[in-house]
Amino acid sequence: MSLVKRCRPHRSPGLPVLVVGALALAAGLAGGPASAASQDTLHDLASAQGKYFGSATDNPELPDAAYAAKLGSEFGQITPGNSMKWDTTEPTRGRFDFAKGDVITDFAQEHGQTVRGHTLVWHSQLPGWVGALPSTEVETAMTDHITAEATHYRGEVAAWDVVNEPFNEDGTFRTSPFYNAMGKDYIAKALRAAHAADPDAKLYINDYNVEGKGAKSDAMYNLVSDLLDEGVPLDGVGMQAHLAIQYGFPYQMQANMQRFADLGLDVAVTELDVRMQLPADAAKLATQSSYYAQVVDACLAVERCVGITVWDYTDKYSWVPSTFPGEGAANLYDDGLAPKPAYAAVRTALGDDGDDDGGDDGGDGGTPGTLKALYRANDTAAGDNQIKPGLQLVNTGTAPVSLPAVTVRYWFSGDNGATTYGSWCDWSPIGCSTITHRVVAASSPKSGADHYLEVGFTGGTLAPGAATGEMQLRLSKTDWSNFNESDDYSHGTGASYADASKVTVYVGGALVWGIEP
Ligand code: 9MR
Repeated sequence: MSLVKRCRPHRSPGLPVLVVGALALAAGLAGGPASAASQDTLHDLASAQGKYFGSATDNPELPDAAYAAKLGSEFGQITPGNSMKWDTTEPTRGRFDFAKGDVITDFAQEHGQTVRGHTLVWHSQLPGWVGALPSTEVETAMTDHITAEATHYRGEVAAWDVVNEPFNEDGTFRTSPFYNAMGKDYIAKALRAAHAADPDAKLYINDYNVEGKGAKSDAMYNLVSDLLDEGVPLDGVGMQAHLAIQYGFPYQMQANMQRFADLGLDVAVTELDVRMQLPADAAKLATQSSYYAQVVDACLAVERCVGITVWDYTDKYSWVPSTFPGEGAANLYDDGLAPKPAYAAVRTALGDDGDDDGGDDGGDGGTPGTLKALYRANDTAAGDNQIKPGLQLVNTGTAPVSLPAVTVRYWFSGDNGATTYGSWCDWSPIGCSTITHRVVAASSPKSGADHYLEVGFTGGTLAPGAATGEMQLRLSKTDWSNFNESDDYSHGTGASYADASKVTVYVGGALVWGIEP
């Protein structure tokens, strides 16, 4: 029904474009959040959007007081990295040891956190005695293990990764003592046993390389569809999301999540990290930031994506360097527990506005003198069905600014008609492919400003004194009904670029330019 009317981009060759070439780490951003004292935590920000934000942890890390303090304060959910696995909890048949897992559930209870139990049935970290069993005994051993562990943690674990990593990369079932003994039926049997032991826990199948569409996620989709058809107790799919910048971002992650959600399942990002080949540099960290932000964006866009867990929050305790020699720097915080650019990018993606109230409601002061916004109306028809802001950013500070940490808001009112929007970038000298844009409903709607067009960046650095050059942006309602732009907060009529105090700019979620409505 809606005809997408594309505007012809109009270039402005006379405008100075000093931009972006070499990427350099913006010193002021590597240190993370702009306001330290009482800012929202990642979990506060996620909670404001109906999600949790968690981290894996492991027992040997907890005596590190600085680490434990941040683990207990910044995250609302924790997953034991190792201490609920079979080799720890039942190293000898029938002799259970939940001491290490109990340390994790105690920590969570002391800090008001939920726990994802990880994991009941997995081919790895499996004690030797399981593999040595005659195949006729494997089912009983599996059921006994699940029953004992899920019963022990009943009421303390909100969700279980009941079955972990059942697939090969090509979508065939991975062989394991369980598959060898029972075929794929081991999965349904495991889920039924877990449900019997803890009927309130959410039960998941968890795997890696199922974040995007492909053979492996198709296999997962077919499996969970069949299980649901058979009435097997299954609540969700865990997407581990061990990403690597050298392999690209998962193909159609949001749509992939949505197809599982459309089956009536929850989706969780269970083990997120984004590794790179070492040494890290500013360009790689910027790409990493955009990967983290894209995962957050995908989860926020899918209602049944319940939350995100990072596979530990600091490079100090990452599993990556020992598994992938020469790779690392995969986490949100560095070895010294300082937040990296990805931390700011995640905050921004979660809707941080620098206030301490769980997200975006506008209203804080900001720090002038870092970036400024210029605006011109690329549109002389203030009553038609499209809004066409031309925007530019200029770095007015003395330090380079990492663009993935930056967002810009053009505030407008939707007027009557559809409440859903499309947005476009028609042209920019920095390339529309590096510019992200979406329309967001303001959480504190004001007259003339019940929505804003949010502009962000997937990469690049703005050197001191440099400008992005113009970004020709456009938005419309999905029903193509008309706007009355003349009362829009950010709207102006100037045909030349000029400083625009009613276009607001944020770095790491903190307001640095403009006045919010
Ligand atoms: O983080 C875990 C690491 O400490 C262990 O050495 C490793 C052994 O396999 O398991 C790591 O966690 C894995 C998780 O349980 C399942 N998905 C992949 C994770 C990283 O290997």
